[in-house]
Amino acid sequence: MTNFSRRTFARLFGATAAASSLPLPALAAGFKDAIPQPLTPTTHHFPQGFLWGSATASYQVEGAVNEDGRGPSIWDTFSHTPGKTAFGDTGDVADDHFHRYAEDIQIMKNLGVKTYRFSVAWSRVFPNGSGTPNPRGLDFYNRMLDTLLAAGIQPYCTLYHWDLPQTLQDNGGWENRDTAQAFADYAGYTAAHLSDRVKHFMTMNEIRTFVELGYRDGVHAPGLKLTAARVAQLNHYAVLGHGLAVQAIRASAKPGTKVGLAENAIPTAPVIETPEHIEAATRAYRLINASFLTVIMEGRYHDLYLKQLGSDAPKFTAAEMKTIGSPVDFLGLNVYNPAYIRASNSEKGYEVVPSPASYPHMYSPWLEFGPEGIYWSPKLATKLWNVKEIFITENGASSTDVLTPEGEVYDTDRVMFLRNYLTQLHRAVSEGVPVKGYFLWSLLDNYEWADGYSKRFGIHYVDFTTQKRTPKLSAKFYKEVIARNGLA
Ligand code: PNW
Repeated sequence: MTNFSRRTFARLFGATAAASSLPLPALAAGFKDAIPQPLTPTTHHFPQGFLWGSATASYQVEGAVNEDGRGPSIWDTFSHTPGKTAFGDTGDVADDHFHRYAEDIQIMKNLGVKTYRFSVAWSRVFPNGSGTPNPRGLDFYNRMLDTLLAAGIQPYCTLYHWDLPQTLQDNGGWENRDTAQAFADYAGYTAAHLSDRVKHFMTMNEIRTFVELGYRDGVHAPGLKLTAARVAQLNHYAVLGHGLAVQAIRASAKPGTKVGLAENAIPTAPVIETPEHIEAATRAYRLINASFLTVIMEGRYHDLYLKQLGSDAPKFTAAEMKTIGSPVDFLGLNVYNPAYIRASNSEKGYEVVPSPASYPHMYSPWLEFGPEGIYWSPKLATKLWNVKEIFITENGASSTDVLTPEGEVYDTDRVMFLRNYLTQLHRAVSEGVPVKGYFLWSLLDNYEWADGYSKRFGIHYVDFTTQKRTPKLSAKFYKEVIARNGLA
């Protein structure tokens, strides 16, 4: 393997050649004998059958917010409230995927993905969240699924990706325990209708994000800033909703249907990979993710979590805890940025190492570059809870993404991000961590919540005026990864 730095390359071949797009291996060929060969050749091939996929979510791509009897969700209300989203952007049209799903499935086919993770909009199926279902609500998903299966792509379905029916919010949203039951009823109904074609359901996407950003910080729908006690209690009803939904799906779906969830457990990466810091990172993974992943995997709240909350701790019953801990068939992990951890003598047994101001991040300021996270998150989940099947249900990055007149998007930073995360994912898989698939976030640029259309996460560029889709460099990179089932 050649290992020229840009500077060495420039010294050998001249600065102009170094800056040009001439392919480096061709130029280097003459120097082959001079190139030191690595002692241990590294190949990054994934196991046969590894499921390469991509992901989206209903409100971020569908548009068509008033079609076929869809009811309003909290994101319609929030995005139409002045000052809540960047440039007042809404998901009214988004990627118009509701009408362009066939074209988007063709894009997936060209890319070569084996699987696609999408979400169902609850308020299409139950416009008021509960009660009488809307008979046309599932028509779109039926059309989309039939087209997907005809293209040979396996669907993975998320039932709640944050678009709570507004009527339920009017009655307290996740603060109202009835919402948990309404969610289970909707999940059971939808699984009954789709499980002839969908074999994997995820109840919820990122419980922590919608609880904390939506109900504590007020920056996502429904835009509330509640007290710590109220947040802990509604978090409890959200994880309860997950557990009730697991049971409802098992009761109503076709035999063999698998149920899990998609969580952004914060990956805790030992800042130095020695046994004591790895031990600390393991403790940190349980406690930092206590309010959703740990309680779901263990069926009880972490003692220190309850202690930290003190009188703000949630009220719960033993029966609720048993429901929350309903066994799942697989675990979905959304991986973005990790927390770096080191051992300490504190009660927690660890501390989070802060990042300096110079720490690199992607275009979204919160999205720090930390590829080790995709190694440690599934590794620690497996170690702690003996999980048998894991999917990386999201991983991806925002970039400034400029479309050139020639129709190119040179998102080399996203390619760099993906290459490094996939290398670390390979490290996990090669150690036997049971990661069976990877869903890149996202197939298309889409509605990035409060950031509106100002932050692009797609590997296909979307012109939101014409709805034209253009593959970015990262799509070409990912297509090669899929075709080769690996990185080299
Ligand atoms: C996830 N944060 O959200 C979601 O599941 C996607 O819908 C979203 O588009 C994607 O990641 C990219 O943001 C997050 O501020 C949104 O830390 C914000 C944060 C984390 C995750």
